[in-house]
Amino acid sequence: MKIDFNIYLITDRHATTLSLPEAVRLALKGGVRAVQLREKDLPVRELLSLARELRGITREFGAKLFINDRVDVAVAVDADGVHLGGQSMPASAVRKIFGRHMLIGVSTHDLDEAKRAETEGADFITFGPVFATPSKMKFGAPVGVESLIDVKKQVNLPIFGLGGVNGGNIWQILGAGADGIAMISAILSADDIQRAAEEMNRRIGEAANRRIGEGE
Ligand code: 3NM
Repeated sequence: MKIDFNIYLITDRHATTLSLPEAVRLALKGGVRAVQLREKDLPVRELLSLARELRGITREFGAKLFINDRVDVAVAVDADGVHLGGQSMPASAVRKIFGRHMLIGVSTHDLDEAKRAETEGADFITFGPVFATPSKMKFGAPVGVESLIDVKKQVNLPIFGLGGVNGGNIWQILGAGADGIAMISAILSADDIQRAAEEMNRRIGEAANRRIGEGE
């Protein structure tokens, strides 16, 4: 599978007291292998320079870098891909620019959006918010684990459960069939970012072993 990560760290530089590059470095030290730069309020030159810096750091760790929405910035910094939201270009149009060389992630919030992402050629999707998140106002009411199960049955793409994910509810998300988890605050707002990432990794490993044990 092209998607070789199961923790997808999404950035919000306001969620950490450290500088974003410092915070991301700690998460990578803790085992995170995919980062989405999502700083929607930054002017493009600042975004570009932050993207370049994160490209350097992610490379050091052999980790993937995705840029939210900005296909141009993703190409300019040689990112691994882009992550598209509802207001972004459709995945099918981005594919014409990227060809098969770069990956396309798409944010989805219900079954129809997930199916559309598949039809349009996404490589993976996030689905959420699964649980209540502090940023609930922006992302809507929680969709719940049941709808994640439903999407997993009907859409043949790697799925990352997103929204309110923390160490205590990873089991539910992976138990619903998700391929991984995506989050901001459970890692970036932790007092010890590296340890939080290590802990997520450990729990995901345990959940995967349990699934293998159950004969999946
Ligand atoms: N997108 P936290 S929920 C960026 O449902 C984002 O599409 C969502 O933050 C969606 O991990 C979300 O701190 C915020 O709950 C996730």
